[in-house]
Amino acid sequence: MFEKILIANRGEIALRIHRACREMGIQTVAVHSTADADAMHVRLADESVCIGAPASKDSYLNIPALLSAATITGVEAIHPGVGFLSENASFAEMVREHGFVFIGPEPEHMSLMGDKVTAKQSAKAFGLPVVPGSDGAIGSDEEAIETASTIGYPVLIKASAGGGGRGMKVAENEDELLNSIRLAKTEAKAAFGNDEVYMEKYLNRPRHVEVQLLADAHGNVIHLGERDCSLQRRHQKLLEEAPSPALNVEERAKIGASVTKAMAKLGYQSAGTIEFLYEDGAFFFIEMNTRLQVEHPISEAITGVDIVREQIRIAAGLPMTIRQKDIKLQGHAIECRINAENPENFMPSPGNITDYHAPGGLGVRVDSGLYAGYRVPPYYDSLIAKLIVHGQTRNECLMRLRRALEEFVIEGVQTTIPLHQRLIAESDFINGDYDIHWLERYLGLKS
Ligand code: MV4
Repeated sequence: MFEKILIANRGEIALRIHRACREMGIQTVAVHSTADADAMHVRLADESVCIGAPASKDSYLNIPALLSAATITGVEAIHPGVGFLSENASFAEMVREHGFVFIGPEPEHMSLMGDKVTAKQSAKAFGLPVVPGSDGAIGSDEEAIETASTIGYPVLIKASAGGGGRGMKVAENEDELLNSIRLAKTEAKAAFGNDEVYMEKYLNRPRHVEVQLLADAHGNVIHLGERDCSLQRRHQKLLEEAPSPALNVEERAKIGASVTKAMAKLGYQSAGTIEFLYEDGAFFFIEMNTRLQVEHPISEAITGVDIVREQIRIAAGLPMTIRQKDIKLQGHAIECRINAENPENFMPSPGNITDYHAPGGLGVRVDSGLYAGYRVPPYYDSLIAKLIVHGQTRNECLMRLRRALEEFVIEGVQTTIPLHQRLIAESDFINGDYDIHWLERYLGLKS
């Protein structure tokens, strides 16, 4: 096992990784920008290195500074966390070339899944259900018209280099099609420097259901069930739950088995997530995330598996500590993402935390680097805490969540806590009756 790991991230996820390392007897090196010198992950780490100015490009995305920090502290491995460089295949390659282990999958698998066209082709080749659409990138106008009329309108044009919802265009009919393609190509070129686009049947009211998986170098591939991440606004998730209220036991077992089979064929290693759209009882692969995810704790809550520990073991070449037969889904878990934002208009609300008290008790977990006196910097993502609640049933989970949100005190900045309180009192949410557009409809938004 590694003796020392560098955590190339900040905030609650850096803390989460530090905690896994500490429990495994691994020393940690924190890196931080000049704006994060007082952050909790820096305080708790065994060593810390300042890697640059506040702007992410000068610090958390500064590859030479990160590799220098790894070299001078003598770590064996680098954990990229989530966001930042976590899905950057060339960073993973450079980490390797410098003699460190990248705690994540093979760079080749990161590249394969980073391109949404090759990701979809692989998913299909390995037996996962995909959305009907173009076979690869859109070619000529004639081909596009032909494909659209075969799959039927509305269709969705997506950027191969996209993901996370950027650069998508709906075409309702043939009159709109070629213009939608041109618009999507222009946007994709501007945003990603790559104008390749592909076409899919547009699903009207799907849910976003994603399967968590772990795969080691010894041929063990397991899944930890699914998470329902449909409650989102502008592609920012607000609240996630596991299991999905929409699936039954048979559907869960079937999609889980498809995922593990596909990943075994691919030879994937590390933690990963397969994202599906789910509509009218059918799953459709959309993307794969080749990293740890923000919402991983709800899968941990219902399985008892420490995903970060397993991910580190896998990177060290060790077998996972569990097999699929050991995984018994237990109860229900919900994560509320608490952001330093105005809960009405979602404007960032950085500033001084004047008072802080986290909820506790049975079934309550808080992942956060906050403390009274901490200053939330204005330069980064506004996620400041994750409240993860577990109960024996969904109803118990909801009652406990209501109680925990009431207990949570964060003063000095505005937070999304009041929005969560409103949301979990809505009958559609209580009934588990929502899709990917529900939250935006509820908030009265158009986009
Ligand atoms: C779709 C779709 C409807 N039909 N694909 C958005 C992000 C990217 N991961 C895929 N996305 C979508 N793909 C087809 N064929 C609707 C979305 C979508 C969405 C998906 C998941 C979570 C939130 C979403 C919000 C808007 C649109």
